[in-house]
Amino acid sequence: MMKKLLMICAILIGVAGLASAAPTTLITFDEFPLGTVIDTEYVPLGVAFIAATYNQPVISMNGAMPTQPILRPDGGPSTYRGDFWIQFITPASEVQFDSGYWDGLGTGVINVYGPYMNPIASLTNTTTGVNVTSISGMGPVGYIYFNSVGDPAGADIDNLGFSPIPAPGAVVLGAIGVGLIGWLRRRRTL
Ligand SMILES: [Ca+2]
Ligand SMILES: [Ca+2]
Repeated sequence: MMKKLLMICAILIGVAGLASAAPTTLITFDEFPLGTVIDTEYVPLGVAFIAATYNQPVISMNGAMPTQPILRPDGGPSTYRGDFWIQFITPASEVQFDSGYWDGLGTGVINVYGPYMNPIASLTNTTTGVNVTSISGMGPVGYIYFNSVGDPAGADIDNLGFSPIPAPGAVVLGAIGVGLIGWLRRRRTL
């Protein structure tokens, strides 16, 4: 009975521990053929892409991006100039992605929002070329707005990594496991 209980506790703590791991999902945009218009294709992996001012983004090549294929905006003033939304189906605790190729500094708009569209951060590209955006410790991320219209030849994104925040159920179960061990310790049965 006690052994069984301890095993259950260990499993529950293990589930809770997953919350603090490095980005658990990575999208590289070679999951679908070139030219695929992306909206709900990545929902099973945890993200949707939503048109903003122009069209839905498209999987394309960009010889200036070392890990092409990439996801580029579509329908804007020129091939890589445009905007779109990234929606995290389950809010994410950490988000990381590459964007580029940036010809100018600070020419991009990368706005970060919480699950209820509450603004969290207004970021931009801090380098020319390939810019790495890392978001962590800002609370749950629900949406990101990406806009490359201000860059001379625009920019696209690649290598989108993120960690969905575990459902409250898993966190509660983990907490119950930790509480149970404490209780057993206090009773000196552990
Ligand atoms: Ca890629
Ligand atoms: Ca550019």
